[in-house]
Amino acid sequence: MEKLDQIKEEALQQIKQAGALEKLNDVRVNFLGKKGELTAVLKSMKDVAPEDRPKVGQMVNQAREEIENALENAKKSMEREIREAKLKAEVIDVTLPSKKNNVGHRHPNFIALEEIERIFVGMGYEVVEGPEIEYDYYNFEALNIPADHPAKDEQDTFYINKDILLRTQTSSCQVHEMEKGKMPIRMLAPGRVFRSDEVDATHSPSFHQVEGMVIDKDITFSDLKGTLAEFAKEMFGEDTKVKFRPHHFPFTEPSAEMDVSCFKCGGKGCRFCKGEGWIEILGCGMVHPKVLKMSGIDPEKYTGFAFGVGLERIALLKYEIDDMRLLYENDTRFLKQF
Ligand code: 2U9
Repeated sequence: MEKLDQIKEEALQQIKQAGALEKLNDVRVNFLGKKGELTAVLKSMKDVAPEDRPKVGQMVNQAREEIENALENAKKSMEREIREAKLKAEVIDVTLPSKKNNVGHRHPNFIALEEIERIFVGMGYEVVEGPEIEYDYYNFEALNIPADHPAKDEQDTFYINKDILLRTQTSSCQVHEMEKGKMPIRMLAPGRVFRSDEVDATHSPSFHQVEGMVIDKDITFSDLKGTLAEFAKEMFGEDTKVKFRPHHFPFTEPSAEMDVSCFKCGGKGCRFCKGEGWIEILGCGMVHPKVLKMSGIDPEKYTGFAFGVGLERIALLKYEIDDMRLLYENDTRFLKQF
């Protein structure tokens, strides 16, 4: 009995001093394992007088139970301590400033395009896109631009081969639409175009156009004027006036250029409009009967108008930017301002 008490006290003492989960396991093996001290006592039961065996057996079981309980409690409290230490170490400082999440935004060109699209979609136009690589036919021939026209010069157009080129205008989209033969047409064709130009404050070998076209029965120049005057008001302000000057394009007849009254000075003349009071905005005209005919539309039955604007030109004017190159450099210090 004394030996049993000694073993038990020793075990409890070791459990108290264990300090780590692995040590507790050592204690379990040393006392309760196959070759453990308490197991040895059980094995030596044959030396105990038969009448004492039940009592001794009971005592051994009791000691075993006490050691197991002590081991279990020690294990639980150690695990709790480990968990608490971990929670303390992983504490989150909610007062720390968060990481800055830089979100991009729309490019000034795109802001201007969305505004133009919003205005024309509101008037029932459909936005149509087409390929940037085109056949010479769709870019020039179908638009009544003759073979000896200066725009067809290799110095002005990027040719891929004799028949294929990088489009110089988005007009080919209108030709594709006319060829479908579904009338009426009320469309807007925005997109990238290419011209073999040197880069400067107002030129780039790649820029963007927005062209528009309406074809229906009884479309007249009055429809063109009313539509573009409304566009100018929505784009540059309710008081904007428009002025049409005669011009020439091979694909429209008659043709014109449209000016808007300066939205900075209201038309009096200022530095922005170079003292003119007017700012040139776009080209336009009645679709040439030859152009209609070439795409299978009867010019006796249908008439239409078309217009074209340089998107960069609108963005530069609207946001008072004095150099087109700023739109392509992608310097965030510049882009952030819009
Ligand atoms: C078809 C018939 C007619 C599109 C038009 C203009 C006038 C025009 C320029 C503006 C500045 C191009 O970006 S820019 O250099 N465009 O002045 N464009 S009428 O006329 C068409 C198009 C397609 C079938």
